[in-house]
Amino acid sequence: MVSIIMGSDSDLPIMREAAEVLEGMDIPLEVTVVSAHRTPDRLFDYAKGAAGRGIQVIIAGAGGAAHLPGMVASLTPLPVIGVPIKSRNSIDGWDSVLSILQMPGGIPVATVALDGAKNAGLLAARILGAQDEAVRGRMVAYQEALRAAVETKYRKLEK
Ligand code: RP5
Repeated sequence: MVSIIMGSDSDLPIMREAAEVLEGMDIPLEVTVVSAHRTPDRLFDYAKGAAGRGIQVIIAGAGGAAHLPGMVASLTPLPVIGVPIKSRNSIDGWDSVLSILQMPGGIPVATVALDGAKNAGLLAARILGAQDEAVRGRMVAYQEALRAAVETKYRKLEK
């Protein structure tokens, strides 16, 4: 199962894209709000308990001084994918990008692009697909559909 968390419900319009990708691939998921700054005790409980609850990959989105993905990664052995979110009062999103990307050695967070929740969902599916043949097959089909869509477009252009 994949767990999608975010610092605030204001992140949901972006983070929903990760959920949609996973739903499209029949991958079980949960979605909730955990704030590193506003609910620190909840953050500790969530991150410490995730592996024991059967979670395999965590996707964590946050904006501003975005400590959520890094703090979660420090508290769990699971892979954590960080989604920097361009929130209302951000410095063009650079605050989110740099605070999620620039992790100290030893505590990795796989950081996707600004507002890149779709790719976070796809990366989670690929991580699961390394062990799960059915999920890997759905990823192959997804990539094939992408290729076919582009081919259709350039064939039309070339006419
Ligand atoms: C972060 O602060 C959240 O991840 C969100 O991106 C940002 C703003 O939160 P709200 O003030 O909209 O709740 O913790």
